[in-house]
Amino acid sequence: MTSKKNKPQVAVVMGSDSDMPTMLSCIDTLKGFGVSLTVRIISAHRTPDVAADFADNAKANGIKVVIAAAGMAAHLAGSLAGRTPLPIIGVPMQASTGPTGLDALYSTVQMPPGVPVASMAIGKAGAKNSAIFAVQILALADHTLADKLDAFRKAQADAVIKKDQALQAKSEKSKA
Ligand code: RP5
Repeated sequence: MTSKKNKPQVAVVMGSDSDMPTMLSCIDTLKGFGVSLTVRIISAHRTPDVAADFADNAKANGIKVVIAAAGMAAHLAGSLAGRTPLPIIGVPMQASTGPTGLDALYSTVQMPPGVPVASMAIGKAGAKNSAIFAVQILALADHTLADKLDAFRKAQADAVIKKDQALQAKSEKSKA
């Protein structure tokens, strides 16, 4: 699946279609920033040749950042990182069985020195942050995206301030 007509800048790769519900927040966030993306289901274990081919050609295909989500013994991000110089953002998934995603977190984050993966948090928070982190990387060379990122962060801060103001007003009212 590829969005927009222009070449995808970000590849969102997940180990299974069972990861899709969690990764939708990543995909939606990237789309919200207007980032062109491609979404793939590729497994380091079940389709290792496809994974190798994807990694070997990602840079030549114009991809700038790869987001790799996987659960259980999550080797997808690491195996891609070993085959491409592109920055790889790993998202540990909580699989339907297993120890709450900690298995995937350790598999994703504990890379040997020399082959880094930028690991996010487990699950939905990590999925959303992976998109924002990808946008932060792209924004270094894209002023329009940098402006959108500033606006996003301001809106996020404003929303928290508004909630605090409402809370303070409520507690003032209960004192009166
Ligand atoms: C991983 O194994 C996938 O990323 C998924 O999180 C987990 C379970 O996969 P399925 O059995 O649901 O396909 O490779």
